[in-house]
Amino acid sequence: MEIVAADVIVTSPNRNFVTLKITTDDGLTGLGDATLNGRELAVVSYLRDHVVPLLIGRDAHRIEDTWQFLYRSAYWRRGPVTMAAIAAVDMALWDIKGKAAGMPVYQLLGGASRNGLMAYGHASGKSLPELFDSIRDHQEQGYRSIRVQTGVPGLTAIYGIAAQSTSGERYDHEPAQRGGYPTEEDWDTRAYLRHVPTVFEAVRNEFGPELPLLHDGHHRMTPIQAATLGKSLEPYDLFWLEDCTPAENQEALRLVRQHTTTPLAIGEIFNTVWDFQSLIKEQLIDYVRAASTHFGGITPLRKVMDYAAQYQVKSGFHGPTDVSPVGLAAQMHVGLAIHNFGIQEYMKHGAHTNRVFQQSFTFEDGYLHPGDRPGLGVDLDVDEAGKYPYEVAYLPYNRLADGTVHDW
Ligand code: EZ4
Ligand code: CO
Repeated sequence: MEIVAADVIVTSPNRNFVTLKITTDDGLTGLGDATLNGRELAVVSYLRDHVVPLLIGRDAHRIEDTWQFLYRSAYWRRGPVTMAAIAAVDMALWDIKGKAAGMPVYQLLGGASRNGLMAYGHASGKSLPELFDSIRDHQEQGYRSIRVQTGVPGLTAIYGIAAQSTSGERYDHEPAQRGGYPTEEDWDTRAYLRHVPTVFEAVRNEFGPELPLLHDGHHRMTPIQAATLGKSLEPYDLFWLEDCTPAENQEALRLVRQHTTTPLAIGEIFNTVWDFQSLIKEQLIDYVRAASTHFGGITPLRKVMDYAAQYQVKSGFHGPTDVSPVGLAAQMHVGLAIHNFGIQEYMKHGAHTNRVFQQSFTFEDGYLHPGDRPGLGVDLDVDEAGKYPYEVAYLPYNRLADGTVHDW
């Protein structure tokens, strides 16, 4: 089964998405997600200029070989642009293999290890009443696990707090701001560290001990600050504390780990298995936050989870709205098949996005299921996609009170 075409489709229904569509000589097509939020067109060029010409004529069944060929022949390994491009090829080939076999991808990965994937949604509020309403709203939508992000007194913009939706149909607490320059936000870690434990105390008092609660520190703390937060949150029994320190200094996690039993999740900006190697082996984390899209696709996601299984480290794949429905479906198939599934992040895509990408996955009673259509179970309506041209969009950035740039 030869690859005869590979097309890169850029569309911006509710936000930008980059999708690779591979076609074989027997007429099968497969989709892969290559969306890199804020740097989308770099991956488009990487694919169109450097990868697509190498795909034509290759055997579409050889997924592992194609992955290794694209990774090793580039010489310049890793990095988000390269790995998003390889991810798109990998997912599209799994999609094709599933269609050729007449099976959903999770069947090819060993079959279902569970009935569905527990998903968490993003509740947020500037004040406690607003936050409580947001948590209740998520519970009404069926979510059984909730990420809690909150305003901090004295700060105007906080990571994870919904910007006012302009379209009215954008369920998107995502911070991606459209426009030609990153929006500047303010930050004060000491104010944050004082405030957050009071919020979790209030949430536990209101919603009781059972509801799994998560929190994202978004790379903003030093190791000792992260240790302090983990310790002060212990009474509130978090499911996890995510990205408590900037991910590139992995040694920081050793210090954090010595001081707190709050479970730690990290890795949404990691690209390869090697980024997790010592964190898993030294048991410094509890959840792998990789996303299929930024991690080279289904093939390496499966590998890192098999490695993690030896250390009782579980999955918590990154599922923001900047991972397209194709990328989300890809990691749902992995999550259903592996034994060491933990939780799946699930932010609902906007209505326009759902018209461009027709999906077979379901979300019922808090559980996701990728569906049983052959392949990944996602189709792309090219005419619909063509209605939404690319829009320049940058993520925001932070400055401290004295003007210093800080991690966002
Ligand atoms: O800010 O995906 O846990 N989720 C996150 C995300 C990231 C965005 C960046 O593109 O941290 O909301
Ligand atoms: Co995060």
